Formats: sequence, C-alpha cells, structure tokens
Amino acid sequence: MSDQPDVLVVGAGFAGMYAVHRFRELGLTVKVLEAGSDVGGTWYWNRYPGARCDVPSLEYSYSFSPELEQEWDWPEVFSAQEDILRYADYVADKFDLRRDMQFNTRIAKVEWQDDARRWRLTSEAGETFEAPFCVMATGCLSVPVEPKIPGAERFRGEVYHTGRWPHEAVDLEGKRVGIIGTGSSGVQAIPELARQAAHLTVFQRTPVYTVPANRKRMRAAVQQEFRDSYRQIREMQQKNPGGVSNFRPRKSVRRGDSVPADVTRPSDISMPSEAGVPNRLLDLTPEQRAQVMERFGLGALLAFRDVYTNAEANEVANALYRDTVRRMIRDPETAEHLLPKTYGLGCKRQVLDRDYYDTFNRDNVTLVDLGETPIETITESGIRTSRTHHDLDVLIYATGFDAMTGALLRANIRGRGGRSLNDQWRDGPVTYLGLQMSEFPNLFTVTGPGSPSVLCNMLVAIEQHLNWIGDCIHYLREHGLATIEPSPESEQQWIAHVNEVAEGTMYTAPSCNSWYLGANIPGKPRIFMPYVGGYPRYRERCEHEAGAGYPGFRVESA
Ligand code: NA7
Repeated sequence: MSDQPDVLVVGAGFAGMYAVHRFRELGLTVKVLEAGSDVGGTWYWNRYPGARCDVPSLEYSYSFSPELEQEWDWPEVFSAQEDILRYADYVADKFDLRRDMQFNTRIAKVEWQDDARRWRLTSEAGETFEAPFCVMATGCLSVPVEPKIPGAERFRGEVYHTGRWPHEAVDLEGKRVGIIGTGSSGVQAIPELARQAAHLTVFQRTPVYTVPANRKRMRAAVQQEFRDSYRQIREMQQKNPGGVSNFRPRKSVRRGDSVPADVTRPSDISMPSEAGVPNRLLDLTPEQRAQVMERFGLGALLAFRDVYTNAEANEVANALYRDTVRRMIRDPETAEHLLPKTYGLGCKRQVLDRDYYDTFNRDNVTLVDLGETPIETITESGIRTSRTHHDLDVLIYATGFDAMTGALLRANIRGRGGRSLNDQWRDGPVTYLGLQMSEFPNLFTVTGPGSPSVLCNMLVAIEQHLNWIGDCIHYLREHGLATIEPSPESEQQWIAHVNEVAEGTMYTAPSCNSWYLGANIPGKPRIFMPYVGGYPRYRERCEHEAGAGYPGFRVESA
C-alpha cells in the first residue's frame, strides 16, 4: 500500500472497491480508508434478518470484468445480503483489492492544505493521510439515524439498529421484540423477526406502500442467458433511466410456464401490460381495474405509468392499493391502521417485501399505530405509548439514515481557506453533477447529491462516476494541471436543473415526506437530492464536460 498515494478514497463499499481497480488501471496509486473491518459497505453494515437488494443481482453487479460476469453464480434472482457480501469478498480477492485498503479507520477530518495543494485526512485515532486527490466513496445510506425518544438510554434490554446489525448471530428465540420503523428495512425485517421471536410489536409511524418481491431461485438457464448476453445487457443499462436493462430471457423460459422468467422486474407477477391490458390506469374501467388487482395483486400498480405522472391516476391507484390490503388482513381494525392514506404511491422509494401483510395475521404480532397512540417514553423494560406499556426484551430501530449528505457532513470537510462544507450546504447540498463542489478542489463525491444515485442501479452509477473521476485525474496529469473544481455558476445552474426536473413529480408532492427530501431528519433542508432526469441524460452531460475539456470547471496549473 502506498504511503504517498495519488488518491485517497474514503469507504470500501462497491464504490471504493471499484476505485482501487480503476485507478490502478490508470497507473494511479490509491489508498482506501474504511471504518469497517472489511469490504462491502451497505452490505457489510446492514446484516439484519431479511436484508435483501431491490435490484436483480444479475444487474446489480460489476460490468468491468467479463470474466467475473461469467464465473459468479447468484443463487436467487434478488439476492440476500449475505450473498451480496460474498460477492464483494470474492471481487476483493480476485482483484487483490485489500492490498490498497486500510480497515478499522474512520475518517474524522478531511482538510485541504492551501499551500501544499493536497488533502489531509485524519482518522478518529489521529492517524493522518495525504494525497493530491480525495474521493468520498461514503455511500448514500450509511449514517443510521436513531431518533431521540425520551427515556431511550434507560432501556435495559438489547438494542439494535438495522443499519448497524451485529456480526454475531442475534438470538431472538423466546424474546419479546419491538421494532420502530416500517420503511424498507423494517418491512424486510418484520416477517423474519416474527418467525424468530416469541412476540413482535411493530411501532408504526407512517404506513408504507409495499409490493411482493420476486422470490425466485436463480435458474441455471436464465443465468446462462444473461451471461451470453451481458455485453448487450450492459449497453441496455446505459440507455435506461434507472440503469437497469430490463432484459427478458426468452430462450430459457420453459414451455408452459404461466409466469415469464421475469428476472428483471421487482415483483413476482406477470404484468398487466404483457397480458394486453393498457398501461394507463385511467384507461381502464373500474371493473377492469378490479380484475387486474384480483389477477395480479399489489405489484400490478407499478406497471401503470400514469400512476407516477398523473395525480388522478395516482389517487385511483392508492385507493385500489388500500382495497387490496383490506382483503389481505384478517382483522379489519389492524388493516385500517396499515393503510397509507396521507401520501401517494411513488412519493417514497418503492418497498418490496416477502410476506409483510401476512405477518400481521400472525398471533404473535401486534401493530401499534403511533399516529393514534404516540410513544410517550422508553422505559427500562419497554415502550410506553399514550395507551399502554409494551414489555420488551429487545428493541430494534429500523429508523433509516441521514441520506445522501449525512456521511459527507459528518466527515468535517474543509476546502480552500478552511471553508466548511457544512456551512456551504447550510441551505441544502449544492454540487456540480453530484461529483464536485466549488472551493473543494480535487475532492470528488461518488453518487453525490445532484446525481442519479439512489434512483439508479447503484453499480451502474458507481462505475460511471469512478470512470469519470479517473479520466478527469488522468486529464489533469496529461495537461500539467494541479487542481479542478466546478465554477459556482455551473453548480447553481445544475442545481436549478435538478430542482426543475423534480418539480411536479410524485417525489416532490406537498404531501410527500421522504428521505429523498431529507424529511426524515428534523431541521434538514427540504431539497429533492437525487437527479430525477434519468441516468442516460446525466451521463451524456458528464461525457460532454469531459469531452469539451471541462468547461464547467476551474483548473489551476501544476
Ligand atoms: P426509511 O425508509 O427512512 O424508514 C424509516 C422508518 O422509521 C419509517 O417508517 C419512519 O417513519 C420510521 N421512523 C423514523 N423515525 C421515527 C420515530 N422517531 N418514531 C417512529 N418511527 C420513526 O429507512 P429504511 O432503513 O427502512 O430504508 C432506507 C433505504 O434503504 C430504503 O429506501 C432503501 O433504499 C434502502 P416515517 O415514515 O418517517 O413516519
């Protein structure tokens, strides 16, 4: 590992891992600093029961090595956390990535040295590292949030956060478990926890829209068809707004299969559009809509494009969703509490589940609607709501993350003249292309705010960003340049564009409160942080910048 690397990278998730590979290819020396004890990022930290990816694994995989594509076997269509982590481990071994990584090193300060024109990073333990370039590969959902609930410190039982789940097995057998939060993490964990615990109490603040996930085992023929078509699939990913190819394996579909081998779609159903049903919900009569729901279930609503673009269609879809859930829950009162009523489909990231609603038909599961009976305090032995005390042995927070900006703001980043990023972003994150900030020369963010990031297949977004960053550093070297940073004008224009494309979408509806908007963190500015204009449009813009010699950036000579 180089002590004087060209590039320091913070984070050894999928971004930090690819950074090592890509920068080495470009002849740059690199050192990765990672807080955890190994690679994997999100998949290293989020080990809670039921943790799973919501993008199909054949697509949520690196494209840089055709050999890797051919030799890795995915056991399921949508992989579980442990399989994705095994993949990360395999990639790290295959490309000898750990040689340039230092683990158990949490970076506490990231400071630009004006005179030396270098970044100096300081770990929590006080160790310092320097390099002319710094890449923050710190992830979009890597700072867990534990809400400040009165009395929390008094609880005597076991306490866990889904985003910091222990490496050792957590034994819940015979225990009374409480979970706060019903976002993706809560919805994935709840059915598993209910199977393991003596009793599970779900503390729900806002009901969620969730549809059944595809839970198929990977068929060898489907995987082979992907392998045979990977170059075409990777090209398709580049043209898709979400970085997903939607490749349909045709040859491997068994004759007589009632459901197509739908390896690339989120739910375990065939879609109405394939059954000859129009893809606008408003074009269907009420009877037809009811038939579609009856036949295809909740996931059918994802197939109608107008649900996400037309307020009336959205309302119709929300009502169909609620009617369907009412039929899935045995106790009508519990069903009413589970129904989202204050916001629409498409406002938040779509949650995929396995047996979520059915879990509330179990005898050992209780739903507590915090909207009706708020938490008053956490006690030594459980949670007291305005109605009663719930005795608990284990308390699990599934309360989400300080998304998109959390990890960057926590790193105490200081640019030219000691300027703090936290001050610069006081009213919300301002970046150019989610890649760089003015006054922070040679500092790059991977999938930063203002880039497609969480709205794109992360692996596609990560590779594109690091290729761009690598090319940029290479360009500077070739042209005798020492620093690069965006002009404030480029940033302002870009952020105006990011806001403009988000306006009028379901994501920014006044009723919508999501982590995309920072709404889950008290006091966080309400800004729609990801770029919703689509990955291809975004990529073209990045390519234009590089191809035209970085006109939106300022450079200094070496
Ligand atoms: P989310 O989606 O932010 O969900 C967090 C959940 O925790 C959500 O139901 C919140 O309710 C709830 N929450 C947060 N604070 C509280 C308090 N103080 N009291 C009660 N309930 C609370 O995080 P996830 O980890 O599930 O998923 C994040 C992303 O990771 C996901 O979208 C995927 O992309 C992967 P609220 O809705 O705010 O009322």
